[in-house]
Amino acid sequence: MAILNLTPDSFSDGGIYADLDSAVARAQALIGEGADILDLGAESTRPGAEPVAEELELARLLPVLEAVVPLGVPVSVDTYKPKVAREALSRGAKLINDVTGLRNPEMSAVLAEFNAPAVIMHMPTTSPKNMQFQAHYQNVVAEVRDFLALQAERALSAGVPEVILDPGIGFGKTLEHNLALLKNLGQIVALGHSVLVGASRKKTIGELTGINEPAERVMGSVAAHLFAVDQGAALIRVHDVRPHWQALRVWEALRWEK
Ligand code: HH2
Repeated sequence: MAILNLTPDSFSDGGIYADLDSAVARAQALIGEGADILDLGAESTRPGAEPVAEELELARLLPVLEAVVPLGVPVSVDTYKPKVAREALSRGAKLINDVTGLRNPEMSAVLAEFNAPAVIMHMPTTSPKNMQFQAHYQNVVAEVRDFLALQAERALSAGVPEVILDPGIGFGKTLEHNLALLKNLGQIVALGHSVLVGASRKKTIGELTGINEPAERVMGSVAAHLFAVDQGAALIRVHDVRPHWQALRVWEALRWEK
């Protein structure tokens, strides 16, 4: 899953694809590099980010969505707002990526109406604005797993056809929490749904390597994602498609049958 941020303030690529032409060119490049899904985001969820109004999110999102749907690769929209999801699904988006884990029941209702799957991501609060203040867990792996299991069950009983579970690397979590979740990803995979991991260019990679510039964290991101795939992740959400594509081709040829 390739990240396409249409925001002025995303943590690693804010402002680069904020106009229609550069966003569409970036989408074409990501597809050329081997992306299977494009994930369009029009509100930054970096720690401390201010929420944006629905109208602004839609104004950033819809022109690009309409231009990239015809490119033929399934388009996901990174939003937690039911109204934004409805507008996106009615214009051809195939998947909604909800970083609040479908906490708003209206979101599940929209997904059920459009028979669209969702990514359910864990974060400890309903907003990225204050999530780092909530990085307290007794047992992070069990708490994240139980949250995802409960939200998956609720979504499926509300008529959402399929869910993809995501531990939410970096969302209200310390380095230790993020490492515990990656090392124990098998516990989330064991819930029986597809699992997505997004560690691309994140602070966790910076903390492990001392590399401050997010765009220079590509190789560390590839290592984290290959590890996640080896634990059973079905999707990885990345900024740098080509290096991941290459690593996955080699990993696939070398892995033993499990
Ligand atoms: N991470 C970010 C945004 N959305 N969605 C899922 N499912 N999983 C993630 O790990 C995830 C996500 C943050 O990364 P990015 O989109 O690069 O930055 P920003 O939120 O600043 O736009």
